[in-house]
Amino acid sequence: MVAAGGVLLALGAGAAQADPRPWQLNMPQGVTTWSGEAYFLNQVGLWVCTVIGVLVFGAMFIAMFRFRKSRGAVAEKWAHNTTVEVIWTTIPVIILATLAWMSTGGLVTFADTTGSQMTVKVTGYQWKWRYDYVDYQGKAIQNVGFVSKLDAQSDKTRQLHSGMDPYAVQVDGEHTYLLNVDRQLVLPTNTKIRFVITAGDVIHSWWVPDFGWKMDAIPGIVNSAWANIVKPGVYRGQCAELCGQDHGFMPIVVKAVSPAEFQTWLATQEKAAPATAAAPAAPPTALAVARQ
Ligand SMILES: [Cu+2]
Repeated sequence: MVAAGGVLLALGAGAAQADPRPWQLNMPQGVTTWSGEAYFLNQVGLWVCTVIGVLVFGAMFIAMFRFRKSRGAVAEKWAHNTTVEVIWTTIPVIILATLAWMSTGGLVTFADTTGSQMTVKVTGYQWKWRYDYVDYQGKAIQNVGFVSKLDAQSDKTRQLHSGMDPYAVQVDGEHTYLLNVDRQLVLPTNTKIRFVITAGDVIHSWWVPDFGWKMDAIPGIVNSAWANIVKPGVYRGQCAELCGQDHGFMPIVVKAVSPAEFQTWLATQEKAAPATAAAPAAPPTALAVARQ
């Protein structure tokens, strides 16, 4: 399954334009080693539904048009057929069991955070995200963490909604109206990254579609997920759990860079750590993260 998903992912990787594209109808194929799995499972489910839909509606329309009273059709009198009952019970059971078996396989690989090379703690607040770099390549990271919130320019556009053209807010030719943050979450590619996700006030949900998953951020509970990004780039997301007035204004921006570039970035951050540590720390409700 993973292999098949990987093939689909590889086929989609050649696309020149990033998701979402104009008139994109399907879900994104994503940029992580796992996201192809979610895409593949979705395709399987979609095609099973499509085939069943065509067969059922096809049979229904044939019955309605070919065997109508005005064409001389006479109703059969029988009311029960055990063979038919057995067939239309067995086939759906086989289909559902197969789908359940496949999606359980997908969930098992999704939940398996063992062997991760890095841990990032994500904390949701009304209405911003805090990122703490916990460890990298088996080494604990001290005091590298920051709050990431809606970029001032993006926010200004919202406040000046009367006059400003939202599409004028662009970075590298990309429309970033209400999608930019002041500090991006920098992550290395080709690294199994474990995310431990929680919240400091109400329930949020950390969602970057290109990763192929979203995870609830719940106060008092630490959820975990993982991603291994295969392609450098900027990936955008949103809070995906209605969390109050500014729920729609707490975007997520992930910048994936090569491991070498990440090392350099991390070293700079660690050097600046004392200043970071002096900044307002996470509220006392934030949980200490138990390292694996
Ligand atoms: Cu939220």
